Amino acid sequence: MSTAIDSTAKLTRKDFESDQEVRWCPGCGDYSILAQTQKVLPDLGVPREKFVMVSGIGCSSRFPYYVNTYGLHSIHGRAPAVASGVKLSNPDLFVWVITGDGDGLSIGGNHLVHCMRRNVDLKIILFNNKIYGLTKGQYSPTSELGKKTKSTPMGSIDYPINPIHLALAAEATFVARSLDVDTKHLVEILQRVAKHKGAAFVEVFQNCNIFNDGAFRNFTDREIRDDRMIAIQHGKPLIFGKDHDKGLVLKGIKLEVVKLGNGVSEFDLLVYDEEDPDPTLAYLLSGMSYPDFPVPVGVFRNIRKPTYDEMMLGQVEKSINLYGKGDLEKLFNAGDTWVVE
Ligand SMILES: Cc1ncc(C[n+]2csc(CCOP(=O)(O)OP(=O)(O)O)c2C)c(N)n1
Ligand code: SF4
Repeated sequence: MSTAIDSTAKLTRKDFESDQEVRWCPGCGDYSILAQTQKVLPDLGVPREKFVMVSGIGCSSRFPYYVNTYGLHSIHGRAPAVASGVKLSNPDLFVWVITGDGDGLSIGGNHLVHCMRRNVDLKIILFNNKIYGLTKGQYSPTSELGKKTKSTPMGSIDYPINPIHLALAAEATFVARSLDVDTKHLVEILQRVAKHKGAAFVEVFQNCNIFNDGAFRNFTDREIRDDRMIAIQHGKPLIFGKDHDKGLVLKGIKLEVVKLGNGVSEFDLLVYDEEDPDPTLAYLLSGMSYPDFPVPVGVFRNIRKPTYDEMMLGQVEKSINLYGKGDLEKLFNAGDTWVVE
């Protein structure tokens, strides 16, 4: 069955708002991610009943209650597994995985890795607030070394994981990053996530104003953002800065920030190719962090390869052509043992 987006339905943002009382703290970054998703969904031309939002456990995982589509608030860390099952048994559905840094990278890390490497056609939104919000402020796998929390009173001694590194290593076919406070950017990225065929992973920097307020502020605040972040754009030079006066070049196998002028021009900068099958540059870029480098947002990788669901359906079809439509009841009652051919 095809999952091509049809353009017949005419829906509005209101159609995707549920009647549930939103139970996030006032000021939480989750509101922005919800609002931008509700903005993107109606324009996809997909009937509402074709969407399924699957989450694990955490504040972020309350998301499916608030989107007026089908949804499953599943078990801790298992959203990728549940969502894979939903997608494989109903390939015409558009299945989204909603997870947090704790849910997706700690207890659910294994599940997340495998749905990405299998290229299951899922849209995976990882809300990264670098903390466990729902359980009131314990450190998470993305918390920085030395982070003092209720569960790490002397400072965390865990090295943090970089979610983009993980997604690239797991060979997700679409890998991106955005942020709650840049709504325009977030909308653009969510639109692209929604339209990607295959495992599409996006990390969204999300402020938990109660337990980890300002975790990203030193580079996301509006006044400094242009100088401390870089927006990766396909086919464009890697340029940044309020005055578009800085850029990235490769020196050997390392990235370097250069200032434009004095003989250095835009033409000397690296031009980004998100469709490069070799993820080396994507990996290098995603390793950049402030203050040594600008923090990258945008699409790191966007490639197309057969999805798990396409390949599975292909095998089912092949098997039917070879052996005819199966009869499970008959098979079960055929005897104590049976041969799989
Ligand atoms: C099996 C299991 N282990 C632990 C918990 C406790 N628990 C609930 S949510 C959560 C972490 C949530 O953090 P995150 O995914 O970052 O989501 P946030 O609340 O920050 O959005 C934990 C550890 C649980 N509910 N079930
Ligand atoms: S605890 Fe943090 S993540 Fe959870 S709703 Fe409140 S602000 Fe948001």
